[in-house]
Amino acid sequence: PQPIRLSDYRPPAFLIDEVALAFDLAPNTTRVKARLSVRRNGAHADPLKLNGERLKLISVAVDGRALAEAEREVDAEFLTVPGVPDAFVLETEVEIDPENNKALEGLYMSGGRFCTQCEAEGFRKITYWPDRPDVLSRFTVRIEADKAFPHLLSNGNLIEKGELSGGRHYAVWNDPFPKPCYLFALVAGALDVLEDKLVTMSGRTVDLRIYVDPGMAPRAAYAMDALKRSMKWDEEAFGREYDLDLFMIVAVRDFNFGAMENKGLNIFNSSLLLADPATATDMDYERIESVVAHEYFHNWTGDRITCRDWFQLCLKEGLTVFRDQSFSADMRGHAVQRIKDVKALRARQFAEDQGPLAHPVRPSSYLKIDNFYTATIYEKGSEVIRMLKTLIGPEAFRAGMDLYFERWDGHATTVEEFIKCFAEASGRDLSDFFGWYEQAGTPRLSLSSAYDVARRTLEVEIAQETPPTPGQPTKTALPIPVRLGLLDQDGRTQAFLRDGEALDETVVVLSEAKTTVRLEGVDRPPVVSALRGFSAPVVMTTDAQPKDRYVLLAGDPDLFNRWEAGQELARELILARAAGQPDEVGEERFAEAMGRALSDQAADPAFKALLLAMPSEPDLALARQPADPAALHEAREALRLRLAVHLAEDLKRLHSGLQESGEFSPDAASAGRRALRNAALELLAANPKAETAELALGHYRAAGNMTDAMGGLAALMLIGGPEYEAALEDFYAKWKAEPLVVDKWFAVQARDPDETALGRVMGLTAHPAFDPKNPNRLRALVSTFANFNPVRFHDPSGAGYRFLADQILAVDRYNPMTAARLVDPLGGWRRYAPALGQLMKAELERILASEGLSKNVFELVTRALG
Ligand code: HT7
Ligand code: ZN
Repeated sequence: PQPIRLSDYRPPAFLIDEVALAFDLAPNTTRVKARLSVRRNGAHADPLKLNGERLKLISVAVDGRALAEAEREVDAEFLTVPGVPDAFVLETEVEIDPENNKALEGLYMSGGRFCTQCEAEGFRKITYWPDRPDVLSRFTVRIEADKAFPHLLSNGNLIEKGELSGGRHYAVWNDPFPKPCYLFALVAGALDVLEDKLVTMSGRTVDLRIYVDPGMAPRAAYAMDALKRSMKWDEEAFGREYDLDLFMIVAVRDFNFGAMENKGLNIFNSSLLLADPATATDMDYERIESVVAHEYFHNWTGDRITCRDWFQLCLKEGLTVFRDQSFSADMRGHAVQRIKDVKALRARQFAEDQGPLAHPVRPSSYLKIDNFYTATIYEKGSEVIRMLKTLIGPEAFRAGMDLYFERWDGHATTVEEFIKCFAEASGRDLSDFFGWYEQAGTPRLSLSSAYDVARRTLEVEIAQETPPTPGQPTKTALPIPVRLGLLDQDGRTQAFLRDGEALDETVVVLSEAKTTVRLEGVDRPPVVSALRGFSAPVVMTTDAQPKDRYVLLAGDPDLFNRWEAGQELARELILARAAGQPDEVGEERFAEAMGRALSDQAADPAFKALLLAMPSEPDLALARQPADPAALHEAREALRLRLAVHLAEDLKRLHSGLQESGEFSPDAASAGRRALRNAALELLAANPKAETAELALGHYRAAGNMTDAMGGLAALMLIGGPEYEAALEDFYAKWKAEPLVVDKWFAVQARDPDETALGRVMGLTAHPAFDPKNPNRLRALVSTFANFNPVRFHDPSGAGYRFLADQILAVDRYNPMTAARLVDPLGGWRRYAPALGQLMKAELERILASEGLSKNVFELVTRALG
């Protein structure tokens, strides 16, 4: 297959101003009639070429005249009509089979309902169309179906509905905002609805409706609340008001992704929408809040202003992640949110950047755009915007956003044009900044400092270097903002002078390979707190000694760096042990410091919960290569055991002291207390004594909500034994009718580090509740195992790799997009000890040699091997 390149971009040959679609819905034989008002774009004589896949063509007409077969060409990918006029009406009719569409792209059925997923290139599976984001059209959609499908929904406003003979009915929707076809949506079926209203900043009343499976409406209450808070927040933080009179969300169970921002009709994976205390954890609530916000924020950053081509994906995704992270920080606390966001960035994006799938935030070529919905586009894309804000300041940033909305509303645009708005608003030359979009890889910073007691000066030198990535052997220096402050040896903030200005904190902007700053008026020997708030997506090493880290852990006013100091200390101790050089004295000292941090009454419980969690095994595997997952697992468990023993009394006190009474509330403070209590239990579970098993079982049994039930079950899983087996059985019996909870049951077993886990996971693929056609269920078992159970996935026999490859091949037959998302854990094969790496590589080669591979899997496996 030929790659698509950014440099080959050409404007569309034809534009479509208006379209009328008519759907006659039937599970196996849906008819789609399309009436397109087409106009030639520019002076050329090209034929009209429309995308179309898996469509049975019934008829084509130009300006009312049906075309004979010889007058148009149809193949598996295109409908081509030569010699068309400059402006004309094209009418097509096609037939599709939604029920047998298991790829979940285009129009498909989930739970007996019709629904759509068109981003990125699914609309071509619905009708013939120039399926690219820079063709913006006004859609009118007529839906006709049997009344067994009571709700007939599409984008925009309902303009007509009525009854038809033969037990059928119809609805007509009109969306006044021109949009690309990837934002088209249709839903039809039996649904319950939760309704509410919101008055916008200009005083308009908007109807809000969330459609869910019958009986589930009460579980949409939290999503509704999150939606209303998001709408208000966007008005306050960005001056953005909602623009239609109706905003709808529909939850579906079978969905390849998290959610989709179709104009006025968001479609959500039900796992990211439905919640009540009995079935959803605090983490679910948190994700629902952020994804509801994310999809809503797309209304401006994505829908009103969209991408010119798919290479500009970060223009809407990175920016919208930045917006949802800012929202979550305002809702839940800035430091805790930042730590969680950085953990996710490191786990997913840093790993991607260190492997064969590394790519720039704005890639320059692809085979299947579906493969580029990556952590780099999303999470690093957000980090880039955050740095932009740091570099130009919050006022200029807001002015740049305002200019962007004003200039590009109603258009499809590019990252260059976006950055131009900030250059103009700030009066700054941002041409170097563009490197962040074009250069892949995570910059490595090394910081060293020299204190001159006599002069009371501190010289800080920071060097940057970005390792090569596939296709980019040499790298240039990037503008990197490093926020830093100073403490003294007693952990008090030290003020200093920079260029004569007295400061507690400053931002050093690296623009060259090496940058030096001199800070004056530094009265006492300093401890440098650098990269505060994780001011840039880099890996930084410093000349700090462990004693400096203890100072930061005890009292850095920047909570991100306080947490980071604890993680760095833990990481070094674990890596030393994994390398066969345990530092027992250091481990004891660390345990004591953690004890002090835990007893800090002023600290937020959610923050303490994060402090207690040791660096994850995948995170450790990135820190030293080639990685030996078994040694890392053992070393990490050894440190956890030391903490569990050393802090046993504190942890038990925390566990009993934080026990909840009263009604469950999903608010951040209550969730933080539950998180700390469950983190204490998880740490205690590192010491698998009978007493701990009893405590965990008691915790599980007494749980009044899913957060605590899962906390207890996860602790029992770490301890193992009959209590765990009994709890697993009890859990399934209780929840077998709740698909989202059954997903959790599969996932907890997939995370089990016990030697028996791989056999158990393989056995679970034969469980009656395992349905690989449902992406949530598949991911709960297979993806959780491959991504979050390194010690068992990297079984020296290679059986874990073989299991994953078998699953990829099986799923690829019907759902290539989801199959391709499973490839990633094999992609890091070069980072592992050669005996493991070769086995991983062999599985990639086996996949590649298989017949009938999809483009999606082919592309990722080829790049992974490359
Ligand atoms: N913009 C949406 C992306 C998405 C998607 C992409 C490929 C295949 C299926 C998909 N479903 C949704 C979601 C978002 O980032 O907001
Ligand atoms: Zn998005």
